[in-house]
Amino acid sequence: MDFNKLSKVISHALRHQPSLYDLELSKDGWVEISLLIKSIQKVDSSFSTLSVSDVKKMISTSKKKRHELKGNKIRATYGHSIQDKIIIKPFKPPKYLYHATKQKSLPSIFEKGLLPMKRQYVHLSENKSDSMTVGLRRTNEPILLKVKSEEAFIDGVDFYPVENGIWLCDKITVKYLEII
Ligand code: HQG
Repeated sequence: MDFNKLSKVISHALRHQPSLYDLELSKDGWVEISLLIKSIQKVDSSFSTLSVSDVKKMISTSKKKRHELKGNKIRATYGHSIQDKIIIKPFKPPKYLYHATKQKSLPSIFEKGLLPMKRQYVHLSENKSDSMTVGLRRTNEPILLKVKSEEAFIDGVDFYPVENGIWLCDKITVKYLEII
């Protein structure tokens, strides 16, 4: 089983285009694993032998916790772009969170704030190096931004924890951003 390909097709179904797979997600993004498997098999015949244990193994061996399981259900932990926003419970964040981006994006970020762009939420990390890894997808020299998350939280901004030190939020205004 090609776990990399499996992870990508599951992310596509659960983050971006559930309707293509005839899937309906719950308000917080869950779907039954057996339904997901059936629908993936309809779209891509290379997954004809796909089983629940393949899906579980892909998730448990993946370094990046893109998907999570609860009973017989599965959901994407972050990265959604579907229209209806996935509901996640907000929580008090650490004092600072981090986001790495391209130099070219800075003028726009320092004019409009940190925005979700094509996704539902802005993606932040507890850890500077995790954040740099995200930034390195787009540029060899990412710029690291420190987000004054505790201050923003006190001012009423919601932060949503997901797996692995990742936090999501709706928008970070310039007031809470600092280049480091
Ligand atoms: C930038 C991948 C201009 C922002 C990664 C980023 C992560 C602005 C890009 C996860 C802006 C959005 C998320 C503004 C934000 N003007 N540019 N006002 N506000 N931006 O991919 O954080 O492999 O949606 O800096 O590894 O890069 O898919 O977010 O560069 O974990 O699991 O707009 O996606 O994970 O890009 O990455 P993204 P991200 P997976």
